[in-house]
Amino acid sequence: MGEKERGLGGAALKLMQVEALQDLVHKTREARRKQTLPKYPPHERDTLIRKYHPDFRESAYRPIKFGPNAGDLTVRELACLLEGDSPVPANLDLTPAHSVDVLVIGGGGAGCSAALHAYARGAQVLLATKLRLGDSNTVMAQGGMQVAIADEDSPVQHFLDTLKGGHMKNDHQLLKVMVEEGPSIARWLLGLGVLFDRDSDGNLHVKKGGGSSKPRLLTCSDYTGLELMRVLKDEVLNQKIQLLEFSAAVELLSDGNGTCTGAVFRDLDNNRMFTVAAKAVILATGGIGRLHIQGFPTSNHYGATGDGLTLAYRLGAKLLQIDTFQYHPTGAVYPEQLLGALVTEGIRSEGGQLVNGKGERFVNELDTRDVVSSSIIRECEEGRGVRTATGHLGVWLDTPLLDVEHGAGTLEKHFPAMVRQYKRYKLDITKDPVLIYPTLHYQNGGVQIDVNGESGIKNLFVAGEASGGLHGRNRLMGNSLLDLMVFGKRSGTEAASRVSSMPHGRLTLDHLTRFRAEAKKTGGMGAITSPMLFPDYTRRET
Ligand code: MEZ
Repeated sequence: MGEKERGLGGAALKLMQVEALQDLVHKTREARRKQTLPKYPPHERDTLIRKYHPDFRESAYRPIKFGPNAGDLTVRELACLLEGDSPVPANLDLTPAHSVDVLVIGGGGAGCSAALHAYARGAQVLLATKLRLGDSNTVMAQGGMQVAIADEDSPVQHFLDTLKGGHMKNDHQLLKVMVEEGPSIARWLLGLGVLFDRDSDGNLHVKKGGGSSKPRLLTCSDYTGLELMRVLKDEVLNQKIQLLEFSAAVELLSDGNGTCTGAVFRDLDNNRMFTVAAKAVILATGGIGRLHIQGFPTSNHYGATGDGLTLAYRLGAKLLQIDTFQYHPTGAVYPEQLLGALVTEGIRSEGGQLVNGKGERFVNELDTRDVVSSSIIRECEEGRGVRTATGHLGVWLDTPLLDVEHGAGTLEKHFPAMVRQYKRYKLDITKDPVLIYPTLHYQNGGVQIDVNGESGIKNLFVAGEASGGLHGRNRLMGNSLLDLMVFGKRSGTEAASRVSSMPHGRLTLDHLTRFRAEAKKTGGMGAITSPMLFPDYTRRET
């Protein structure tokens, strides 16, 4: 195919090189179809992960210098963020621009869920978000939400699968609550109008995900998060919940005695700071992918800069398992414009095979994500990867195999968003395999919470990816959507039940004065201001 037809100008040469390499995937398909690969036995899986998983690269880690997690190891990028200084001056006028019962910070799935449940219990709610309502990782979730609703399944089975995937490091209480409340959450979402996929009898259709013993994924094709957010956003707007968009939280406030009483925001339209007084605050600020830990590309939303971790940390909240991150096995490597974008695990769940540069399979595609990612990294480090003309390494995901196995049109029908995503760059994934490599996808840990979502700081709740403990050291596919629904609900409900009989507290920045003093004793604050709010790609490039 000529350069003009491809419409990619100077990129055509690179594309043709990749195409030549794709041939091996087509040629080996027939032989691979019959092959079954076992999952790794426990001791081999641990050896593999320790050798190749990015969580085990010692040089990427250092101890945090001060604060509630002083001495704990985390990745350098996060350590710098936590040690960064607040943009808020100690003498800021704290007269509130708004006074509410419950302040929700974050406009993704967890934030909307928390706001809706708090509002339904009669609380006066304000939802503030640094971008637009719905701009979040939730909206980008593709592969589904795990809920134990199938006849042959149970919350106990869901509990055990999640525990195994998380290397037995999950908080049992949080996990019990999540798996048990899954079915009622699914009912709530159906009631609001979420269009989950159904089988030909009209029953809810469940798919099997990696690391799961039973089919348990509720899906909306490959745009599950988009569909959930469509409905949640509508509901927040329908209920007329007070909303502040383009308002970025830059500091929390306390009464001076360790209780959270509000937050300071930066209005991104005019750069001015303003204050919100609240009887309870729910942080639902999402993940951390845009820190590009260890230089990894990310599947995350532009706003995923770990803001909630910084805010809660400065107020004295303890963080958990911040030394472990999820690198989703299949991030796009080619074309360059899609670098790091998610290629849903759903494709592997339906039989898509991973193939190295020699045309061989090398891992059971439905093993847990840390195992699959480590195997891909191993293949690439040991010279069996495929290199693009710009130097990115990857292995193949044999997407056309789905149409071969399940009939022409399967990919188009089950993964319309993915087919379209590649079509924009004149690539047809129903005909040719795609190049993939692990992409930074999820922060396994976060702010420590109890079963009601409350952090160690009174009246400061945390829901969704910003919280920690539930997923252990490796989140199971499809559990993030359920997590944010369940703990959004629980934090919203608990916050609302508490505030009716409570006065507003004093608004102070005393914790910041203390934090700055502690930093001084250990060599001072880092050079950066945090939360960073947006990734600074200019700085990275220069
Ligand atoms: O839970 C996830 O991260 C998920 C389902 C992602 C995906 O591959 O689609």
